Amino acid sequence: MTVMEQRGAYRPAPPPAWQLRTDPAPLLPEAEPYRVLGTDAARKADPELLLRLHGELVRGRRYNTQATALTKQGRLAVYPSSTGQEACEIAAALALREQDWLFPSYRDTLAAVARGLDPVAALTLLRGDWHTGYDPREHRIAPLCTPLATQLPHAVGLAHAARLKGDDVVALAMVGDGGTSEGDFHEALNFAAVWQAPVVFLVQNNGFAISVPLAKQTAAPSLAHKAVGYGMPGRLVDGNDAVAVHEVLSEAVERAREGGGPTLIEAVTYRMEAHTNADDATRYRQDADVEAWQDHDPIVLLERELTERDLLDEDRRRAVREDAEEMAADLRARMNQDPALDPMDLFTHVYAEQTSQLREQAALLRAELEAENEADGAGR
Ligand SMILES: Cc1ncc(C[n+]2csc(CCOP(=O)(O)OP(=O)(O)O)c2C)c(N)n1
Repeated sequence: MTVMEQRGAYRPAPPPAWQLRTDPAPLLPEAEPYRVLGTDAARKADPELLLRLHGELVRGRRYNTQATALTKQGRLAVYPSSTGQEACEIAAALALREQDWLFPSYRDTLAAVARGLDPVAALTLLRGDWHTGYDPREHRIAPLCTPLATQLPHAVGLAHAARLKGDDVVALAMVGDGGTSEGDFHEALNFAAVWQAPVVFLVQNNGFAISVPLAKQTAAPSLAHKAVGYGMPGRLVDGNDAVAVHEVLSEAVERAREGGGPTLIEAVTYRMEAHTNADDATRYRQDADVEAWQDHDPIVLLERELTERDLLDEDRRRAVREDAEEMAADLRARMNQDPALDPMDLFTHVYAEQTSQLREQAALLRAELEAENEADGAGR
């Protein structure tokens, strides 16, 4: 007899009564990324949807090349291009209704623009401004988020709050493959599943987190498999197939809306450009790797289908191209205007009530600016 038993304090533990609370089988993702384009199912796709996606994808690509050019002209501090990822960005955003919310990362400007945001406003943060450039509540688009994965718990909180209030709102939160290694990713997915919050997580697996390839990021069978550990369904979709992305996202959004809870979707895609204009991708990947994805380009895939169904003639192509050029010219013209900046704005929204140190610093800056103005005036 043990000492504990002699003292009468020992109670053998009951036999483990655990059981699987959820059958994991229905939560498992597809073995292969789900595809529509190039299969018989594509014949049934709504022509209007195909044409809308095509127009938006072409605009999106043009937006990417224009924004990258603006970094070279010193008009934009940094731009993370989503060339190659336009289908993920745009088809996902189009699956939302007006009352829903988008929680984008820094790479997801195209999702925000596809949702109706002014193309210039979407670049405000990347221009180096201190504010978001738009009212998140008006557009139902959270600020484009630079700290990895921090937008995910925000999306869950908003979606859960909306549900408690009885509002018909679904939140779509976007994150990269690297972002899935963050604690915020875990916390967000866990809370979302426990609360059955109306939220959809879209991981754009573009192969890299800056220079870190997916194989060094995770040992999971796929990122979509991570869903099972939280008790939500995982879906695996070809992120370059705009029709497949739109279908999978629409299903997940409607499931969340009906009270079915969250979904984790992994869209398999490829980042065709460097991480940003400040990165040199040739240091960690071969040109041949990039070329291999060219044939699986989202616009090429969509155009093949449109051509086969006689939906894309030369006039239509020209009209889509002209529309994209018009958007780029407007973006260029407006981004080339010097914004009127007031350095004193630095202090405006730091605290509701400024600290004594900030008041002191503000006074110093004001004095410096006044001295500069006087010197300018005297020099004229
Ligand atoms: C919390 C945090 N850690 C590190 C960084 C620096 N950082 C910026 S982008 C990036 C890679 C992210 O890769 P991924 O999530 O795959 O998204 P992608 O850039 O490929 O879209 C890192 C590590 C950051 N922004 N935030």
